[in-house]
Amino acid sequence: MTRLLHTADWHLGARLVDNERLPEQSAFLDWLLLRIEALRPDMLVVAGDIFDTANPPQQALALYYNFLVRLAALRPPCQVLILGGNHDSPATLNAPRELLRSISVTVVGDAPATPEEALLEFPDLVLCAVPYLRERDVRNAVAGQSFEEVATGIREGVRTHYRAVREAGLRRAAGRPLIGTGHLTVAGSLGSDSERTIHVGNLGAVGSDCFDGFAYVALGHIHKPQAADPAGRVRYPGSPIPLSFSEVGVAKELRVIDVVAGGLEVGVATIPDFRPLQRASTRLDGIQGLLAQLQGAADCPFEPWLELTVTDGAEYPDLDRLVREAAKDLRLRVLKVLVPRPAGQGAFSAGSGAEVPSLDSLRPAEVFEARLRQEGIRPEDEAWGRLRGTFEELLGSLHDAKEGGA
Ligand SMILES: [Mn+2]
Repeated sequence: MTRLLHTADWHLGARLVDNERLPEQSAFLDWLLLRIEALRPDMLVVAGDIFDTANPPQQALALYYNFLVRLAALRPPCQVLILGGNHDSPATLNAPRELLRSISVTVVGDAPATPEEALLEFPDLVLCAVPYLRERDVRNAVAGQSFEEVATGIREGVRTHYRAVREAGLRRAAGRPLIGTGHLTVAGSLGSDSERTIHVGNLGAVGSDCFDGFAYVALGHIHKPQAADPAGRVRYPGSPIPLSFSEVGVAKELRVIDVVAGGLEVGVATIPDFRPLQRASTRLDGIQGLLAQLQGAADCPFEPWLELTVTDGAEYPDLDRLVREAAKDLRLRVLKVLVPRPAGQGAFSAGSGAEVPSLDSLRPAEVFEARLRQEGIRPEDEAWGRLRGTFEELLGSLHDAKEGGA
């Protein structure tokens, strides 16, 4: 029997409203190591977004390397497959590739040159290691193409890439199950506020039929755990720690894939909530009672973090100070204070539209959409789709340029 563990979207070094997440990420990796000791998998698959940024902080790099070294010391040994995500710099991931190979860690930061190079073989399965596909991996740019033509080109490129890898995999597998990987958006999957819009992933959101022929596909990119196909074999395990308040109350997963007698058995371990993240709403006169109720226990290792809506907050010009005052001696931290928007005011109607969001809680696309609305352009207008697409393309090039790529 071969056993794989599937996780993704660690985002080591991520922050939430300027607060460090490394202690929670460290607690997750400790937990993961214990699960690996207990479950004895043959390989751990991490499906992209290992780090939150292309140039991760040194503490995040230390956490990553220390985890890999502790894992390498386990007996029986567990191999690791590290795949690049849209947040990762392929160059940063790939730099220690040869060194890590010596401790059974395979790093695939960007798409291998040939489909055969993407294959990893086990006695009873074959794995196709596909990382996040950048536009340059899947499409030959043609000047003057419309947004629709670009999107179609990328979508076709992604499909062609998976088709080639699958065919090479099936030839090698000779009847053994084929496992795929990827870091992209499958059409119809439900995101949260914390995935960065990705060029290839969003323009080229592929249908789950792209993965026909694979017995299981270990995906990353979407931070809420979910199946991306009706049969439940194309999976997002979600980010191990919630990366935004929109993920509050969502149980994150570590997926366990066993090859038994030529078929697959897929199980799941639920990742504990290391730090409670909560959303709550109150009038200002109820704040003291509410916060006292929500604070962490005296022995709780991580104090709860809160996104608080003060329903009558608009009446208090010094609201931030009042909230800080109320939380001062409690075992919790209020990260965000929201105030409902008086009816008919303001240009924003991102999300539910009920509250005025702070700028850093918004994605660039949401700000752009608010600006379009200010111009009187509506989602049903032809110009909306065109401008929105151009903006998306611009963001994609900006992101690619930041990574030093084309
Ligand atoms: Mn991610």
